[in-house]
Amino acid sequence: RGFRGCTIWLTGLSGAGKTSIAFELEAFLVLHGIPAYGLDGDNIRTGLNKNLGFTPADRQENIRRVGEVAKLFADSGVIAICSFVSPFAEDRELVRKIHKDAELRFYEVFVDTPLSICESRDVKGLYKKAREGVIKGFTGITQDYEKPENPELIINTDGYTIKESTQLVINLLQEEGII
Ligand code: GGZ
Repeated sequence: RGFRGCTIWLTGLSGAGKTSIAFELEAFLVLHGIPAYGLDGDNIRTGLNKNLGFTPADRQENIRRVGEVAKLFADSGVIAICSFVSPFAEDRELVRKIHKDAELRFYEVFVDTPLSICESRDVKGLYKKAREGVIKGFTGITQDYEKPENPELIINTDGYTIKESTQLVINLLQEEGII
C-alpha cells in the first residue's frame, strides 16, 4: 500500500532539541523512500509568516497557519514534521482539531527538556538576552510554556542522543502503521 501522510508536531522550549530530532527523522524517512518534510521557524517565519512576531496573538496565528499547511502536506501523503515552540495548549488543540476534521492523523510529541538544560546550552544566546530583558516575552523566562497534558509521546531528551530520541518517534510511527 501507499504511505500514509500525517503530521508529527514537536512542541517544547527553545533549545529543547525539536529541530535536531526533526532533521534526524526527516533524513531517516527520506532515506527509506518515505516522503517527509520539515516545517519550523526557519522556513516558516522567513516566508509565509514573516509578518508575525512572538506576542501570544502572533504565536497563535503562527501555529494556526502552520497547522493548515501541515494538514495539506499530510493530505497529499507526506509526513509533515513540524517543530514549533507552540507554547499554548489551546493553539495546539486547534491544530489537532484541524487534522481531526480532515480525518488525518496527528501526533503531538512533547520534547520535554528542562528549562535549566535549554538555558545552559543557550545555543543562540537568546536566553541570556531574555534574562537581560533585551528580548521580551521569551518562552520559559517571561512568557508561559503550557506543558501538553495528553501528548501521543513524551521525549525526555536528558541523557539521550538525538538518534535515541528520534528512534522513539520512529517506533510510534511503526506502532501506528504509518510506516
Ligand atoms: C521563544 C523565540 C523568541 C521568543 C525568538 N520566545 O531556539 P530557536 O530560537 O531557534 O527557536 C525559537 C523560535 C521560536 O519560534 P516558533 O515559531 O517556534 O515559536 S511559536 O511556536 O511560539 O510561535 C527561538 C526564536 O524563535 N525566538 N524570539 N520571544 N522563542
